[in-house]
Amino acid sequence: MIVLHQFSPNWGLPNASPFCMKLETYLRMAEIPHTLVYEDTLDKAPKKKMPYIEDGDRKIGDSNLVIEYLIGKYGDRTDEHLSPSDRGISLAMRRMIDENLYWCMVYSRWMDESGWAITKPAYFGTLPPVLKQILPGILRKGVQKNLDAHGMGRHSDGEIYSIGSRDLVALSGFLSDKPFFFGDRPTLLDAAAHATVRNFLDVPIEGPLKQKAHQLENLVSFSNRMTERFYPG
Ligand SMILES: N[C@@H](CCC(=O)N[C@@H](CS)C(=O)NCC(=O)O)C(=O)O
Repeated sequence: MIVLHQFSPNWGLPNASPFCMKLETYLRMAEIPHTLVYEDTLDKAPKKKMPYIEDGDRKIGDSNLVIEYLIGKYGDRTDEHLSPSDRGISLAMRRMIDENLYWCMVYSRWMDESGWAITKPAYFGTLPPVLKQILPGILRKGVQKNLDAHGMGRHSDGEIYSIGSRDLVALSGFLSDKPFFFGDRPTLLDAAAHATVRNFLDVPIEGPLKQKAHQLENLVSFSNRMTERFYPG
C-alpha cells in the first residue's frame, strides 16, 4: 500500500500545498490504493520537501518523480490516450504551474504583508509560544531567499501578480469550454491545475490572484467539477 506523506490540511482544502494536493488528486484519479500520513516537519522527507511516498521500504520524494514511479508500477491510468502533441502541451502547462505560478502563490502567502497576516497564524498558530515567536520569521527569510534565487522574488508586487495572472489566463484559455483540459476524461494536467487553482480560490487571502481565479469562470467550474468527482462529500 502506498503511503502519502503530506502537510496537515489547512483552510478547508485537501492540502494547502499544491504539490501535495496534486499527488493526492492523482492517486484518487488513478484509483491507486493509498493511506495518508500528515506530518509538519521535513526531517523524514527524502528531498526535504513535501510530499513524498513510502512504498514498502522505498521512500520517494517530489510529486512528479512519485507520479513517474507510480506510472511505472501501475501503468499510465490517466494520460495513456493522449497524443504526443497533447503530452507535450500537458508537460509544458504542468511546468508552468509548478515552476512559475507556484512561486507567485508563495509570494502572495509569505511576502505580501496582507497575505502573511493570514498565512502566519494559519501555518504556525498551534506552535508552542517560544517557537511561535521565532520560527515564522526564520522560515520567512528562507522563503525570501528561495524566491530571489528563483528570480520571482526580484520582481515588484505588481509584476509578480501580473505574471501569475497571465498563467491563470493561459490555463483558462486552453481549457476553453471543455470539461477537462483534454476533453471528457481528466488527466494529470487536471490534477495539477485543480490543486493550484483551488489553492487560489479557497484560501482567505484576498489578493489579485484569488480575484483573477474567481473571474475566470470556466476555471472555477472546472475546479468545482474536479472537487465533485474526486473529493465528494
Ligand atoms: N518539486 C517538488 C516541490 C515540492 C515543494 O516545493 N514543496 C513545498 C511545499 S508546497 C515544501 O516542501 N517546501 C518546504 C521547503 O522548501 O522547505 C514536488 O513536485 O514535490
